[in-house]
Amino acid sequence: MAEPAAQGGKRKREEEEEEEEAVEGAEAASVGNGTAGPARFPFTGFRLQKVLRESARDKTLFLHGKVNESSGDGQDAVVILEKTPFQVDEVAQLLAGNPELRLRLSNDVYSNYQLAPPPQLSGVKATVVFPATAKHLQKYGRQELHMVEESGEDYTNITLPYLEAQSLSIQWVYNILDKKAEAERIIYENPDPSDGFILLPDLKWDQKQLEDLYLIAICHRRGIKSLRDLTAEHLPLLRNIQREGQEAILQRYGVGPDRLRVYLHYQPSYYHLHVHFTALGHEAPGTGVERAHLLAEVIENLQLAPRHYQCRTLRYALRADDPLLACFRAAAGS
Ligand code: M7G
Repeated sequence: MAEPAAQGGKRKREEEEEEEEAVEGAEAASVGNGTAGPARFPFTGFRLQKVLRESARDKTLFLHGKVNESSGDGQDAVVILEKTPFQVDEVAQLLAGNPELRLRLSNDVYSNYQLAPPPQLSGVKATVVFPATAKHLQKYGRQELHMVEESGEDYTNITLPYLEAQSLSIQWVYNILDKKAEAERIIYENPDPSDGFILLPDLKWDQKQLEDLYLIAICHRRGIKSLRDLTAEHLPLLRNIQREGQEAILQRYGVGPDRLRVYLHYQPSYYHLHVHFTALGHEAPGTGVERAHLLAEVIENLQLAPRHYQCRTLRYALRADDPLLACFRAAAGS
């Protein structure tokens, strides 16, 4: 089991800083548990190839760059930059002091300033995928979406052969299960090889505030690719994830089950069964009805029909440039 749970939402600043540095290290290294010291990107140079996605509203930028060009042809990297959410305590302190300001506009009771925040308030989260494959570049690019209907037969004849030939590597999952990476970030573990799992913060969550809480439960058992593989045989595992995952999050963060969204993605990006736990108020990517399947409903469906997910037609959206979409179209035309 992981270390005993600490009650309450906000932890001490020092602990958070240590954790943040460790997280940065873990994200940068291909295998490892992070370091407390300053880190470096796992490459040198960065020549911008393409802006894969940007959002002024979300304050995010997804960049594809060529790196390591000084030592050969160079390699591909994806860097995702995201302005981190405000920390209320620190902002209040800043406003109470004498912050560096430039007046932009003043009219009656209204005024507008450019504020230069101190480093601890101007953090940018940088997530790196290196070396990035063509599949990563495709995953992070913005594309028009198209709905597909996948019957049980379509899964066997079209989707499964495609996945077996070219899905993203799940080495990072095995590193977590084998405690070769992110071991210090584990919130809870049920070590049972068949019905156990590891619960830890998702790559997308910086753990600084509960508003965007995001954890994933990764099952120990290997070979369950996705929702499609689930049968009544997996009910004990799924019930453990639901019950113990919610309990661990309540203990650690003080967030109750009625404030959590607990779900699986179909299609997922990574084909080793995992469950997403997000704060209900957080509009996490992938919570739309065409992708998210509530774990409680998955459990109920399997109780009612043990082979529900082998038989059912599942509908989901694929990007216009997803080769799987081309496979579906080719099959429809043949
Ligand atoms: P998914 O449903 O397979 O695909 O979820 P998605 O990424 O399109 O949502 C995989 C989840 O694992 C996502 O929420 C990722 O942010 C998260 N994730 C991905 N990687 C590579 C890591 C990692 O290395 N560590 C952790 N902790 N989470 C990851």
